[in-house]
Amino acid sequence: MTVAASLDWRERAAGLFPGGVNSPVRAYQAVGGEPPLLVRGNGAFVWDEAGRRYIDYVGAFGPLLLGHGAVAEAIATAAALGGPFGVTSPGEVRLAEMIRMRMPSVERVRFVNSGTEAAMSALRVARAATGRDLIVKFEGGYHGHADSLLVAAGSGAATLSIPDSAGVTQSVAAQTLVATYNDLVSVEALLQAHPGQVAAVIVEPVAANMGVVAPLSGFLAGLRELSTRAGALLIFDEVITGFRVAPGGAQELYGVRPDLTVLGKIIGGGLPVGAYGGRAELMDLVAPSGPVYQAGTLSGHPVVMAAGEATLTQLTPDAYAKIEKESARLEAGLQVDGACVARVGSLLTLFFREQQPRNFREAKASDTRGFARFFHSMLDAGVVLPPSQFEAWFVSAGHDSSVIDATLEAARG
Ligand code: KE4
Repeated sequence: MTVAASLDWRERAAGLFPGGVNSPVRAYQAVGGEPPLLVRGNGAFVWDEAGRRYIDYVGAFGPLLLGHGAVAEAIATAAALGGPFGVTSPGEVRLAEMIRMRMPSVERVRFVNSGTEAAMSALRVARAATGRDLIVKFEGGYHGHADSLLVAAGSGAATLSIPDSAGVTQSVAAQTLVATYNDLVSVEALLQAHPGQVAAVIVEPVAANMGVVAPLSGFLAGLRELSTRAGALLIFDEVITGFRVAPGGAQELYGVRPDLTVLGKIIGGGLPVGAYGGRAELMDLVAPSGPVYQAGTLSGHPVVMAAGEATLTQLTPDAYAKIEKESARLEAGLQVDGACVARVGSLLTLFFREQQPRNFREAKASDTRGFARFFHSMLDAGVVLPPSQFEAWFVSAGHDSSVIDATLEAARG
C-alpha cells in the first residue's frame, strides 16, 4: 500500500471513529505521532501496510500470550461449524472446566464479552450478596469503563488525564471509594469510615494499568483480611494477570484466594471475551439461578471458547518457563538512562524515573516525555511498545532469544 493509500485510511478513520480509533489508548495522544497501520501478525512480529516488520510488545494489550496467530486454526475450525446456537455449547463447558482447574476459587463462572462487562457484573453480584452499596478501588486501577469504575481510573483514562470520566454522575461516583495501591492503611481507613457499607474491594492483584506495579509483600493478604473483617467481598481483577503471571494467575502466584475473580483477554485468545466467577453461593445469585440479572447475546460464543481452549492448552509448563526466561533476560538487559524496569512475569514496564513506583502517585511522577522519546526511538528501530507510560509491555511465547536480543539492541539506541 502506498503512503497516500495509508493516509487515506487514516483520513477515513478520522471521519468515522472518535479520534480515529475504537479505543482511546490506540490514538497515540500520549506519545504523539501517527500509529503505524498494522495489517498482519505472526508470533512476536507485526507488519505494517508497507511491509515493514516490528517486534510487538502490545500483544493486543494482553490476550496474545502465545503470540500472533497461535490459535488461528482452532478459530477457523470452530467458525466452520456455524453458530452460536442460543444454547450452551460443549466449548463453553470445556473452557470453564479448564479455568476452574487452574483457579479453584472459581467454582462457578459466567462468560461475557469484555473485561468491562465482567467487572461490572462482579460488582453487581457483590452488592446483591452483601446488600451494600459502596465499593473500594485503587487510584490508577483500571477495570474497564463501567460508570462506577471510571473513578481515578488507570490505563487509557490516566493516559489521557481523564481518570474521572465525563458522563459519570456524581451519585454513582460517590459510591466508589478510592484507596492507594500498596497502602493497607488507606484501605482500613475507608472501611472504618464506612462500617457495614462496603460491598467489595476490587483490585488488580498486580497493577498493570499504571504501568506494572507489583504488590508489596503482605499487601494482598492484608486486603484479604481487611475485606473479610469488614464483611466486604474481595474481587481480583485478573483480566491481565489471569493465566499470565502463573498458570493459576496472581491468586496462585501470591497464594491469596479472592471471593470473586474477573477475567478476560487470554481466555479468549485474542477474541472478545470476559468472565467473572467465584464461590458457588455467590455465583448462584446470578440469573436464572438467582435475582442478579446479567445476560449477553454472544456470551460463550463457540469460536471464542475454541480460541480460549486452544490458548490454555498450549500454555504448557515449558511455555511458561520459556516466557519467564526471556522476560527475565529482557528485564536484565534493559539499561536505559533515567529509567528503571518493573517486572512481574511477562508483564514489564520501563518507568522513566529512578525508583520503581509503589502506587499511581509515584508512577505519575515519571518523565512521560522521556518515555515518549524512547517510544519513538524504539518504533523507528522496529519495536512497537504500548503507547503510554501507564501500560505494560506484554512478552509472548513468540519472543524468543533472538527477538529479545534485537529488542535490547534497539533500546541501546
Ligand atoms: P475490556 O473491557 O477492555 O475487555 O477490559 C477492561 C479491563 C479490565 N480489567 C483490567 C485489569 C484491564 O487491564 C482491562 C483493559 N485493559 C486495557 C489495557 N490496559 C485495554 C486496552 C484498551 O483500553 O484499549
